[in-house]
Amino acid sequence: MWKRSVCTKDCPDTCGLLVKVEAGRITAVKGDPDHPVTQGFICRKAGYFPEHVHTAERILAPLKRTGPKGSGTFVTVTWDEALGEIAGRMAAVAAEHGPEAILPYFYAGHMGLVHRHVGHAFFHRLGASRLIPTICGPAAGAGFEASLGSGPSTAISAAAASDFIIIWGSNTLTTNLHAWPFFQKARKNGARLTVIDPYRTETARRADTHLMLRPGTDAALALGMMNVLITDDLLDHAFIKNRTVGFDALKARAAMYPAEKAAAICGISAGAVRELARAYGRAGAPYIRTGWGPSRQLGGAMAMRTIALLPGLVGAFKQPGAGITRSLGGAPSDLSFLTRPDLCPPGTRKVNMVHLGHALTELEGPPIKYLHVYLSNPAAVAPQSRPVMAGLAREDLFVSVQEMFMTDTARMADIILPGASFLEVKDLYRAYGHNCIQLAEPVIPPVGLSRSTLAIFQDLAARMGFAEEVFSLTEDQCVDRLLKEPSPYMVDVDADRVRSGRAVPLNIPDNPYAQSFNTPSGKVEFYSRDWEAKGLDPLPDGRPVRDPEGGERFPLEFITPPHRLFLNSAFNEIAALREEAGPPVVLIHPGTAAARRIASGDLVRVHNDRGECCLTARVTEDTRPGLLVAEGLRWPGLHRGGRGANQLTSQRLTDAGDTCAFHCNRVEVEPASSVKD
Ligand SMILES: Nc1nc2c(c(=O)[nH]1)N[C@H]1C(S)=C(S)[C@@H](COP(=O)(O)OP(=O)(O)OC[C@H]3O[C@@H](n4cnc5c(=O)[nH]c(N)nc54)[C@H](O)[C@@H]3O)O[C@H]1N2
Ligand SMILES: Nc1nc2c(c(=O)[nH]1)N[C@H]1C(S)=C(S)[C@@H](COP(=O)(O)OP(=O)(O)OC[C@H]3O[C@@H](n4cnc5c(=O)[nH]c(N)nc54)[C@H](O)[C@@H]3O)O[C@H]1N2
Ligand SMILES: [Mo]
Repeated sequence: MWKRSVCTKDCPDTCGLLVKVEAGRITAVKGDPDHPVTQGFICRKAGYFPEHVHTAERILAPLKRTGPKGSGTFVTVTWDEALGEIAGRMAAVAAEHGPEAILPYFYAGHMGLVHRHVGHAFFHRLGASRLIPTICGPAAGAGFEASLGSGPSTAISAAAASDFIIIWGSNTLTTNLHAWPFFQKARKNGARLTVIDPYRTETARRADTHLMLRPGTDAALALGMMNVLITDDLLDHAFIKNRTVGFDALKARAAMYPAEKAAAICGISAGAVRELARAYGRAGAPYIRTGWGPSRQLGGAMAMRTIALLPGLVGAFKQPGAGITRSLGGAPSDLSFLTRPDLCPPGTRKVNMVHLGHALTELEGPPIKYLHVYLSNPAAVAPQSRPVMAGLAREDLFVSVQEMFMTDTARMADIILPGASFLEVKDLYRAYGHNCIQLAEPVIPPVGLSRSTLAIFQDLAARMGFAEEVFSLTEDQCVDRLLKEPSPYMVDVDADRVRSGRAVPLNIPDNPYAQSFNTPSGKVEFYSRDWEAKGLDPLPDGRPVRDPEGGERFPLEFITPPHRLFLNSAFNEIAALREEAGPPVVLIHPGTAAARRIASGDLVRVHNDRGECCLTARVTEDTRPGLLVAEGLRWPGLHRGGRGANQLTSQRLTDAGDTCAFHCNRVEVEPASSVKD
């Protein structure tokens, strides 16, 4: 029997799935042809959901550590024993050190609105330190919103009518596959496609033009383009007059970035800057798809802000097919009935999740004594792994982890709770790559003794004596509440159709910029008073910001963009995908490799003062001289030496949005003759 479901992985596409169930087991997964955006095809990873759910490596019962921390020796215990110990330990830590000595760590292992957020009320009520979940998108959001305002951006499907497309820092064929058919449709009608990315991704390979700029130089490139647009008068003067603020100030700033100067900063030719600007300025319906790549830099918010100003110069919000896309799906749902921020004692300490390493090794007043991890794998995904791992190894830190697999994080736990997979729970899904909402019923019951995130937190709440209504809401009640949400996006959304499991478009226009912008002025803000008030540059700033640590001892740059066969650290549990991907690889330019006597296939040690990681060299012109690229994330334990790419990244925060600058690292590389397993 085929049942309808939704892919809940942290990917913009949130695909419609059809899942085959035979004798209580999932035996096949394919795309749902009725989904209006994802239209019946799925990525290679999703085809492995039967293995993801039923692999012998899945954790099926609660486990308690018996050997030393990290040794991987556990015994099976009952739920009662596991949750009893967790509740007892939390209570003891709260009594001795105060509840702020407890830290939750969560992210996006499951993207459903209910189960993803259901733990918050528990930790608020407990008075635990409050995790600020800014590891991924807020820098991009902050930059983009300063220019164009919050809310949905141009629908990707609308780009099918564009005649000039820029994919700016997104590896679309890897991370947003279902956007590609819309771009291809435009190309069939004559549109040109330019990709702006520091290395030759699969997406870049298939573009008409690829600008291989240095990481962290996007604002300079966008300013260089502005300079050309202004000099050549490729401007929409009426739009600038009526719908933007601060043009004269912008003009003065852009004058500081002639194409030659911008090109020198970006490490590309001045001709390429001019050509791109002219093609963009002359296009009838120019469209930009921004990824998150430009924002994972210390100046990442400024980069996104600057890119987002380009359409305002050429009036690209008027024609069908023109516009710019960052994130879709509208403003977040109002989840406060579920997350209950009101239960959080005023003034409770906040801990940015990017700073986990610091929090576990240096934070005082009180120190963290209890860590509960769910829907995340910080040993693999959090920056600067050395302090993260040193923290997880602390004998005086109690760690409980909800997981499906023995990840590097779970291995460090005192207690592991088996989590139910997304195919075993009911939840409601919104996407960030399209504007649909979709409900999924459980396809099978939880496998083994695994439990849903909601079930686990409700049991814990009962043990802690928490009596508020939220701690007894069922999945059905939560979903019903969300479907009745008085949001403008839900107007005209047929709740019964959603209940039937179909993907239903929210009430969001393809071009949300037709009338106004959600900025303080209601216009495109070339000059941002809001940023000025925050002490930021109110105008675009094209100066590159490099990793300030290590100086010239680490002359190379290092980025860690997504891998086609993994999703962040998820899917490493699938043996066939691990095999298909081969060993973890680093791309090195031939000149950079030759100077270090490195050949393709060599095991190399990439290092900086923060840590080191062993990878297999692939010498290739697919990357720039001086730029190392390690597509990720692989489980650290699968690397020679047991250390992953996040050994090399830093806990420094972006200029706005307090996000991790995952692609802003200085390193050196050498042959790894002496690395021990
Ligand atoms: N297969 C797969 N799909 C995924 C994921 C995955 O891990 N694997 N992750 C999911 C998640 S959580 C997210 S947030 C999205 C992210 O999706 P993307 O936005 O596509 O991913 P990013 O890591 O932000 O990197 C995008 C591209 O930016 C490039 N880049 C790096 N630095 C710079 C720079 O300074 N400037 C420019 N112009 N480009 C730069 C990288 O080389 C990369 O090709 O993808 C989601 N989808
Ligand atoms: N170096 C580097 N680091 C990065 C990035 C990068 O580009 N480079 N990208 C960053 C980004 S964009 C993000 S969003 C974060 C992502 O950070 P996370 O959200 O922590 O990413 P995942 O690796 O997907 O970890 C989720 C964990 O949840 C578990 N899980 C998955 N599905 C389910 C489920 O249905 N139920 C339960 N109970 N558990 C489940 C998985 O087994 C997995 O171990 O990583 C960041 N880290
Ligand atoms: Mo992300």
